[in-house]
Amino acid sequence: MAGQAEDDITSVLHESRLFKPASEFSKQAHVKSRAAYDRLCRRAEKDPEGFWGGLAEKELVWFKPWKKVLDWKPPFAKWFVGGSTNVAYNCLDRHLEGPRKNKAALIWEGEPGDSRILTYQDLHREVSQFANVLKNKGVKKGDRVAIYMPMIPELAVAMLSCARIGATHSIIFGGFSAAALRDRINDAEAKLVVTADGGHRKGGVITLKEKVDDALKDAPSVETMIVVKRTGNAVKMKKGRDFWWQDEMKGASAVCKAAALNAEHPLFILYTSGTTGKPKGVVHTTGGYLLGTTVTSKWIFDLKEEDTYWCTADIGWVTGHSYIIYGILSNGATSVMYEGVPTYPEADRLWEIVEKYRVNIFYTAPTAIRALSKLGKQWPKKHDLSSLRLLGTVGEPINPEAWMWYHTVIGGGRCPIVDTWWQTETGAIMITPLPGAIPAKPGSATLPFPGIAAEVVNKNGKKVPPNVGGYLVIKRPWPSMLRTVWRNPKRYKETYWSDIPGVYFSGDGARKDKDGYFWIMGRVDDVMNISGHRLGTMEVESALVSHSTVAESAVVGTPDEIKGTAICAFVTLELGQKPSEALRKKLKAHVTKEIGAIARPDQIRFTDNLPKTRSGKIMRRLLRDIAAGRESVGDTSTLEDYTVLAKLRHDEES
Ligand code: 7RM
Repeated sequence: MAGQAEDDITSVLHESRLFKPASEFSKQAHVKSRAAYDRLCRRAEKDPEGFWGGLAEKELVWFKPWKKVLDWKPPFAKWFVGGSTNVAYNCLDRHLEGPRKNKAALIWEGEPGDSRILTYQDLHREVSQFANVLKNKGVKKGDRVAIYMPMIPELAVAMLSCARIGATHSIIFGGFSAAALRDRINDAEAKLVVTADGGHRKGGVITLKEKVDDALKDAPSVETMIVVKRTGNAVKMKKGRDFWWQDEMKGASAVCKAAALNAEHPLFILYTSGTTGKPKGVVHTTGGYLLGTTVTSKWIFDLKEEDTYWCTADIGWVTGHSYIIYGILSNGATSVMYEGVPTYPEADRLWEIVEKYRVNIFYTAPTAIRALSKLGKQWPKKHDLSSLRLLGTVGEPINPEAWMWYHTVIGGGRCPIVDTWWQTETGAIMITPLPGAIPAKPGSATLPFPGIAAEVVNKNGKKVPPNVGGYLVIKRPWPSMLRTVWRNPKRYKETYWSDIPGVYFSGDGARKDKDGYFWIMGRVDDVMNISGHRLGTMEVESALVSHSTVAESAVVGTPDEIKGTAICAFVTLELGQKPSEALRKKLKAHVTKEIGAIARPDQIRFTDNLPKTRSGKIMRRLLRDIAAGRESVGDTSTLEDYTVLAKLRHDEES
């Protein structure tokens, strides 16, 4: 935990508006009232294992019952010990017995305007076939499969196929560079990679296969690559290693029994940024993750049989894993999936899709809401959005202005908004209103999900009084929690369970108001939240210093109206190198190549020196102030060289 941030935890927001759900909404909701919510919380509090065990029995199909709900040897948890099940079975097979057989599981919209609807039966068939393709290529239970794909139905098929045979998937967001892809493939030692020739984005084509080719120059574990033909652009296929998806599927049998997997079998690894340069492989397992995503999907999105649900996230992020695929399909609901950007061909693409499929539940990120609201309400006004009954947000705090726009312009004033706080590590939503039960306050994620022991504490783990800022922690294990960091239990323990005694530390600051509502105040460590995506300052720094001209760099986040946070990099050059506009451009391109476009610095400031303490630690707090154009109000007494600050203020990128 960065000690420097501690004194910054004071809260400034004072939002007092309260939005109660309409009584017609509450009446039909899964959880209908505050009293019902309180009952669930009390039940979970009194007997957490009974609470989760009861839900696991009711909401999931098990092949073999568990012997023990929780085995907790802090900080290592095992849930549903001795139980066996299969995530793909719960997401597909169990829906084939009744009328859901021919219901749409996925409604897919391609960016160019093509579309595909896969019923539960269709998806089951394709998943079974691709599971056989994986088997034919030698993939066995426990092997890792890397997935680097655009948002096309085959991505959903690939992940569910892994789940079906017990291969552990590692999905790498298609915006990551070849170098980032290579590092993740190597860390997980993936045996097979699934990709596509390309994907459609902003009217153009993004290349993927070429990046995998690049990554595989230095990824010895990979034996096979499967390539979906999506865009038809030319790619080179390496004989004996690369195979077309479409060719492999032709001959594949559609019969593949879902493997009976231990509840703790690793379902997936998902890499996420931390405070060091090396991303962490967050490990999620089978039973607990499935329970967490299933129950939260049902109660928070209030899923009903006839709903059409749409989450706009990319499946490369945890939101897509949990709330486009696993939690939603496990409930037998209809999930919309869109390939492209919100503004192609025009600024109303999302609203056009809502109208086209009569979307009822819509889940997106504050950064998208802010960007789309800036374009004006004429775009949503062109469309009939009256099908919407519930809205959600995720990824970062939503500012009350954006909340109000979402509520009135998109939701027509009638839809509850669920502001959902959670993390890659938590697997499922942790703090959120239940839409029929909990009145919303714009900007607050409101209250913990029943069974989630969230609290705001000081660094000794002591609860702080109302409206005092502190650290957001979870005091008890929960079913969908990460189990470890891939092949690094030490890092798991140190990162999440060491800073504050006895509890899981999220890395976020927060306060609770007098009504017990949580207000998330952002990261207290060196992690930035760029458009709702986590990026470590160290990752960007490592990329910068890997360029031959750079001696040292310090990266900070600075407030940005649309992205939430923009990236500002302070760079000290090697002796003899001269700052220039051309070099700025080169360095930005270099970061894009090393990590991907999301990490591209918005600003690069050249400086001869960075502000450091006498022990040599970079004082990021000061750099944050400078980047944001603020006077530093904090303590500068540990600064080694005062003149550095004055110089830094002068070198601003024009
Ligand atoms: C789902 C996801 C996690 C970090 C988390 C927070 C921030 C997420 C909210 C939020 C305020 C929210 N996973 N965050 N949701 N902050 N209100 N509703 O985003 O691993 O990529 O990021 O995102 O800082 O720690 S993530």
